[in-house]
Amino acid sequence: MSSSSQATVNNLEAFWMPFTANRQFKQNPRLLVSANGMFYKSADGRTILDATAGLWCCNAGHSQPRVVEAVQKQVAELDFAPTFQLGHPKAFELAARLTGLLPAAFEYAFFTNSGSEAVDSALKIALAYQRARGEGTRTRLIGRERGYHGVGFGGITVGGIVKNRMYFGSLLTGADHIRDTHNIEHNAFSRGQPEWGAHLAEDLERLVALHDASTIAAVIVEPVAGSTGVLVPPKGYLERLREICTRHGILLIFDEVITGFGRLGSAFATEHFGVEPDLITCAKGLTSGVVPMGAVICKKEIYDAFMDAPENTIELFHGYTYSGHPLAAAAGLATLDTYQEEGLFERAAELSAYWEDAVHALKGLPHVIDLRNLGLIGAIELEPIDGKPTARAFDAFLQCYEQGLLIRTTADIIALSPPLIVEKNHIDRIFDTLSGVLKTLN
Ligand code: PXG
Repeated sequence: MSSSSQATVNNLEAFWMPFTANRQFKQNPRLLVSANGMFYKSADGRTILDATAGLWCCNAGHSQPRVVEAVQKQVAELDFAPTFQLGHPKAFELAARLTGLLPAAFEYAFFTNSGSEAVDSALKIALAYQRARGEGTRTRLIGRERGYHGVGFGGITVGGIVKNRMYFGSLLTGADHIRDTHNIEHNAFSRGQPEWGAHLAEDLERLVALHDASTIAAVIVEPVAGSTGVLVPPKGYLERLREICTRHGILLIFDEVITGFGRLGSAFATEHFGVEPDLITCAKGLTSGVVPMGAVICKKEIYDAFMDAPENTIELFHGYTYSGHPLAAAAGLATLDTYQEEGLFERAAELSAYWEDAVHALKGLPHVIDLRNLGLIGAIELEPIDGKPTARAFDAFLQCYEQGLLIRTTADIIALSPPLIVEKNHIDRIFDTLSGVLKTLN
């Protein structure tokens, strides 16, 4: 046995695991020790098909040779370089490559180390932008119910997942939320975008009427809500949200931490939906999860608003020690090369119809009350067990793991988001395993 497979309950103790039932896990741990392509290997020798791209991040598949080599080379050449008043070439190169994936107006990228930091940075940029353009009364931030924007105080303030907020005090002041777009009565078993619900965007008009537009800096939404259990925007919804924001001088931020980097079959969701926000946050697929990195990408007019002061002025008092870290930049460049050279975004687009059919073939199985999909995202919503919410989906998670399949669950929803290198035979295996497991659930 390798040392990594000898872990006992005792030496698992010290790691306070994130978003995990620590005591339950440590009694019955699931340890991953290596990964390649579409598969993980566990400490107890299982081969596990990864239907979640890690945590929605390993879009280029595991151990992509280009990325591994780039990181190895980088660490030997330049381990760290500050990006405060100094720089290193790859951070600039990556910013240019990244903005090049977006419509022409998106010209600037600010680097962070995670999606949470990207969100908090975007909210701060939005507030400072409004002030810089003489609209300093615009201090409110608007999110959406059920939204997930990471775990910083900014992100949980605009986020709408109750448990992520309720334990942590009063959060930032002045935030509010529009309603979410989920509606099983109207939209259950929709293929792709639901037909019903564009008008839900008008909930923003309610908040404008309540607070007045002159107090609102920005609205942030996930184009497709991921963490809460995959809520696909109704047709016309994002368009309407854009139109309302524009009319009232409110910035629109798309949190593309999940939808970025090919998940919907295009570089970003903005391209997929044909709706342009003012700022975009991303992370995860930026480096295919290999080195932590996030970014805020913004339009030129936002950057320009900060550039009025004398040239020796620091324009934005914000940044992280590791903003544009050399290893992350090297991983990012190699990842973007991989996406391009292997045509992975196109591949995701081509496979999405096959994927959609596979998701919806689960219709009629026990407890399945909704199936949702877009691009290479799928979700299976289960009827919760009476008085035991989350138990049914978690049981599915454990059984799938036993059978060599990694899925993600949130409440009683199963979420699927395979690496974009997935093949049809993997898709068949994912849904064969799932359908077998669903038939046995209590
Ligand atoms: N925004 C969105 C839309 C996200 O999905 C974050 C921000 C925060 O990113 P960081 O890198 O700080 O975690 C996320 C993260 C899940 C799951 O199972 C989703 C995320 C993270 C962990 C699990 O749905 N999304």
